[in-house]
Amino acid sequence: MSHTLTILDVRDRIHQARSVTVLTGAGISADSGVPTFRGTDGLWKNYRAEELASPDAFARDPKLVWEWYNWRRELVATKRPNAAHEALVKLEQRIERFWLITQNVDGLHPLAGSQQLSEIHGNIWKVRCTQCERFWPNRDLPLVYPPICAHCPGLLRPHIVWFGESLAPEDLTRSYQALQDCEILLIIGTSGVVYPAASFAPIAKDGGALVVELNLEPTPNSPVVDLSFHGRAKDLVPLLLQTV
Ligand code: BV8
Ligand code: ZN
Repeated sequence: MSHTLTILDVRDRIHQARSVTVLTGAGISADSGVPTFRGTDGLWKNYRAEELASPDAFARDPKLVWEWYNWRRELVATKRPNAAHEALVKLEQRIERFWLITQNVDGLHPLAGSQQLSEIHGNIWKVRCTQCERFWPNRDLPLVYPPICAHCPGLLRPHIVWFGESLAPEDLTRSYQALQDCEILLIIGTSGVVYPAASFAPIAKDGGALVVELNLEPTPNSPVVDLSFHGRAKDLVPLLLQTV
């Protein structure tokens, strides 16, 4: 008889843990009104993002790619962090070694106050020069095209990791460290199809962590994790992290 832990058992385990790592995806922002990528409200369905979120698309038609990002910036600008984002900020403050790895580019985790954080796919509120590589925050709505660098004649691009582009080495290093060090890995609101984040569950599991998935539905991570709880992040995350 396998003794499956209840969500309250996991809550207690988190209470006693000294090292917790969290991986989030678009599902945690869905309850803030930010469309996910692959759900029925699929952000990409309307814009076929695999054709737009790539260096080739930007080289071919930078104006179109900036139109897509301006549309998303306008949309995200009106959204606020939800109870799940806020619960993670509180968790960060009470766990000795805590790290949050997010695939989200919407900036809602830093806006909620998360600090021990890697935004491994970048941030929609940052721009980067295609020539001198400098990057900085930019919240222009819209960002007027063509956006030119303040330091050189280079064209600016979103400071976001596109398909076919490597993640920042320091983000990968910090993520692998957090995955190998943690006693518990929580995976919240990701479909588990995009690499390298899709390989994070087995890495933590090999490191001996208890791996727990919180998602609306099963994902390719589900067979790998120890426990899956199905529901909305805004309901499950505060329940899991509530201090008794
Ligand atoms: C890399 C930026 C090395 C864009 C993103 C073949 C050819 C070329 C490459 C590859 C290939 N095969 C594999 C690869 C690698 C590729 C990849 O993984 N492709 C996949 C699609 C097969 N990865 C890369 O290219 C990465 N780089 O590997 O470098 C390299 C170098 C050169 C060549 C090859 C490899 C770069 C990946 C980063 C791509 N950029 N975003 C932008 O956003 O503008 S990825 C994009 O998907 C978003 O960032 C998003 O974060 C990410 C993952 O999506 P999710 O967050 O999981 O969102 P999704 O909608 O999918 O799922 C939401 C989930 O939440 C669902 O399960 C749903 O049920 C649940 N949910 C919904 N509502 C709720 C909820 N859960 C709880 N509560 C709710 N309310
Ligand atoms: Zn420049």
